[in-house]
Amino acid sequence: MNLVLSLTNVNEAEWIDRLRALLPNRKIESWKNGVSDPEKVDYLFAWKPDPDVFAALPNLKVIFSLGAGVDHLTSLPQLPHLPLVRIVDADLTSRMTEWVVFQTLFHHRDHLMYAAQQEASVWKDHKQPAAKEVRVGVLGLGELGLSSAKALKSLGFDVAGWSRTPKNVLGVQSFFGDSHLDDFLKRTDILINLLPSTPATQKLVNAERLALLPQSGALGGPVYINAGRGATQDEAAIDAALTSGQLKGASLDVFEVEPLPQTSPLWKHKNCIITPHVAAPSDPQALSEYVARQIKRFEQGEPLENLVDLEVGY
Ligand code: NDP
Ligand code: OXD
Repeated sequence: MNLVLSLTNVNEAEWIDRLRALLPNRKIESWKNGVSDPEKVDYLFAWKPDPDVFAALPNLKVIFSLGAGVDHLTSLPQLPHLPLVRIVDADLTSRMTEWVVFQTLFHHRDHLMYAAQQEASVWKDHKQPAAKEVRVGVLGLGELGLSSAKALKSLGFDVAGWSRTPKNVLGVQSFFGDSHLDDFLKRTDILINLLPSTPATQKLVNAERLALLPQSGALGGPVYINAGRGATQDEAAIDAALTSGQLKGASLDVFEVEPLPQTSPLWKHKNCIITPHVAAPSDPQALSEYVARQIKRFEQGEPLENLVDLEVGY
C-alpha cells in the first residue's frame, strides 16, 4: 500500500508532507531519494517522471498524474498498461476558467491598445462591440473547456465548442469530429484551445486552419488563446499570422518547447500575451485530497474516477 512520487520541476516535499498527513500509516517516498521496498509499492504519483521508475516498481497497481494532462506519461514507451488517473478537481477547473476568461476579456476589451495609449498619455475612446456580437469557439469541451465555455456564455458571448463526441449544453453550440472543424473555425472570432496532446491533435492549429478564422468579426480580426498543450499548435504558423496581421492577437500559456526558448519570435509580438504554463497550476493543498480519496476508493473496491482512455490518449 506504499506510494512513490516521481515529480520533475515540482516542489516534491510539499506534496509528500500533505499526502503523509492524509494517508498516515503508509510509506510515502520520493523516487529520487531512493525507494526502500520497491516490491511493496502499489501507487505512483507522477509528473514528467523518470522513465526508469516503472520497471523498478514491479507491483504497481495505479498511476496518478499530478496534472489534468497525461501526455507526460502517454508519450513514454515505458508506461505500463495500468489504470491511469488524471486530476479533475474544482480547484484546478476554476483556476483555468479564471485564466481563460481573463485572457478573453483582455482581447475583447482591447486592453493592449489602451495600455499603449496610457504609455503615450492619450485619452481616446474606441468603439466596443457587445459580448453577444463576439463568437467564441472552444477547442475541447471537456472538464476545463466546458467550464470556460459556460463562464463565457454567462458573460454574454456567443459560444460554441468542438469536441470528439457531440455535446448537449444549453446555449453552447456543439461541433464535433474532424468533419465539423472547418465550420466551427469559420464562425469563430476568439479561438480558445483546451485540447489535450494526443496523436490526433498534434499541430492541429496550423496555418490552414488559422486562415479559416473570419477577418470580418466584431473585433476586427481573430484572436487565438491556448492553455491546453503547445504540441497542438504550429508556432511558426502563429508567428506568421501575428506578423501578417491575420491574427489580431494571441494569449499563449503553453508551447511546443517549454520553457519557451529565448530565440522564439513569439516573445517579440506586442499583441501576443505569454504566460509560463501557469494557467491552472496543480495545488498540493487542494489536490492531495483528490489523490488520497482515489486511493481510498480503490482500496474499498470502488471504481477509480477520471481514468484515462489509453487508446485515445486522454
Ligand atoms: P478532458 O479530457 O476533460 O477534455 C478534453 C476535450 O478535448 C474533450 O472535450 C475531448 O472530446 C476533446 N478532444 C480530445 N481529442 C479530440 C479530438 N481528436 N478531436 C476533437 N476533440 C477532442 O481534459 P481537460 O479539459 O481536463 O484538460 C484539457 C487539457 O488542458 C489537458 O489535457 C492539459 O493538456 C491542459 N491543461 C493545461 C493546464 C495549464 O496550466 N496550462 C492545466 C491543466 C490542464 P470529448 O469530450 O468528445 O471526449
Ligand atoms: C496539467 C498542467 O496538465 O498543469 O495539469 O499542464
